[in-house]
Amino acid sequence: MNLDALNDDFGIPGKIQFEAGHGGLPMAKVSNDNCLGEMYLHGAHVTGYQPLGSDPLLWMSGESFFFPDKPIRGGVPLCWPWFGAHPTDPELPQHGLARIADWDVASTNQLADDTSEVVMRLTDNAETRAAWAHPFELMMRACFGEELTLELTISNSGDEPFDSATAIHTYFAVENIEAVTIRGLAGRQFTDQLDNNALKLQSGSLRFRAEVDRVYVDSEDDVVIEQEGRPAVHVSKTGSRSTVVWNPWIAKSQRMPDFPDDGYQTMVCVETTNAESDVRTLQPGRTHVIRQVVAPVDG
Ligand code: TA6
Repeated sequence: MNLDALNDDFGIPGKIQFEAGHGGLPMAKVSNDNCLGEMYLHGAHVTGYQPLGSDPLLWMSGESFFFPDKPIRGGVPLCWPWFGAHPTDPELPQHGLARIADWDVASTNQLADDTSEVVMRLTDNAETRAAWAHPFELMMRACFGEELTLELTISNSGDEPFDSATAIHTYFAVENIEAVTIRGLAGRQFTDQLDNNALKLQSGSLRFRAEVDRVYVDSEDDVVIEQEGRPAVHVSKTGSRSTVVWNPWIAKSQRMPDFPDDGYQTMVCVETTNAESDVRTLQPGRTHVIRQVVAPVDG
């Protein structure tokens, strides 16, 4: 669909405008009384959210690819229907097919209090079926307002059940990772991806002095990202009992071609997931909704 058609069908003057973004990829640009926002049709990928009077809340890599066959680095990649490497086929893309697929715009709306809602849709096609045989529909709803709502609705439109692993894989912008504290996960168990998935216990809050890659399990907890000298960010969720916290630190940052070598200093991922023991089996005709809400904490 071309930009004129997108704007004719889904543009909302003064609020939601479709433009050619990086790499010429089409994106929705949001500007309303609450915030600025951006969402690419590639991967239904939110790449920007900045409440008025605030710094951008999402981190984006200045070295991100914007190619049809690559995920965008930063913002909110959507990992589905598997998380991490494919369980059996190493040839299949890391973190599934949703974030490298081209989605369609399903609807746009201005909600109460001037929140802008953009909904994008992905249904199975020859390309997805080549990687994953099941019929499905995904609807990604992003609501850009005083807070950012990221909601993925997964529908099994086939006649066989399937397992659905998901990550709303949000990259948060921080000023200095060594001044960040993550609160809300104390007492929870996590599998340490850096130690053969060993099951460990989180005691107290989480700080960063090295690479961290953890899947917190049995956790429906809200999380607060605190930063000395910056407003905190509150992350809440529904439809998820696992949370991933990731910072690549130095060596992994250097290994990623679309990630600045010093990028680890200004980002942290807090991901709302259905991962590991929280993978959901979806019966034919059923739907699962997983949602993350990001809110700046008032001063
Ligand atoms: O966030 C958890 C994680 O699985 C990390 O292990 C790291 O690989 C990250 O996702 C990013 O993955 P990507 O495929 O986007 O480079």
